Amino acid sequence: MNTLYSFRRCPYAMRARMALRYSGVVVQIVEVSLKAKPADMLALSSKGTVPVLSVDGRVIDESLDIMRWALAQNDPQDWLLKDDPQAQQHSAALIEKNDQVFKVHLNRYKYAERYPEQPMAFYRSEGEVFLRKLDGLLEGRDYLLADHPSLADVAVMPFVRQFAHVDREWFGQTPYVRLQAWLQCFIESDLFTSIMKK
Ligand SMILES: N[C@@H](CCC(=O)N[C@@H](CS)C(=O)NCC(=O)O)C(=O)O
Repeated sequence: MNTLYSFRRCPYAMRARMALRYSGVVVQIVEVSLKAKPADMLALSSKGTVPVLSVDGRVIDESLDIMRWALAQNDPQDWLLKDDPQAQQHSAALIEKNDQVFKVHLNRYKYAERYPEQPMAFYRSEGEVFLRKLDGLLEGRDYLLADHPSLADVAVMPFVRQFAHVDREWFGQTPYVRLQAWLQCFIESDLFTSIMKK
């Protein structure tokens, strides 16, 4: 049996669950307590982060690798943008920005009390640079890199959602109306609601 060790509210685990669900690969999902990680998960991957996928005798313990593995099995809507190398490069760069830069700003904004050097609004404005970039990409189309969802949309969406949810009122009054619609569409999608069921 293929097993995904997951944590419901973890954005990395969310993107892995979405890609697996979309690909139709059947996995048993084990909800992990981050405070008491199961020994069998740690035996597979000593890093101690979720998600971890154990599949066909292989262990994949990076969410993006899990997404890529799932899409290699089945990618009915071409999330990989396989005939567009330029878009693929753009996708990789966006995900890298999300994971290496935006995620840092998100953490500082969300947990501003732990970073008293600057006010919360400072960290928020740092994160806003990425929101503005995404909003710009949505000009004239519904998704970031194509007229259908791709790896980049799904990989960054859980992080944008967290950022938006820190202060929904603030997010709702920003000029990023295309990004607001994009996020809402994902949040209401069957794909997202199905991976968030308790
Ligand atoms: N680069 C990893 C990051 C995963 C990650 O940091 N997950 C967090 C939860 S959102 C975690 O497991 N942290 C370990 C802990 O809190 O003990 C990936 O993409 O899978």
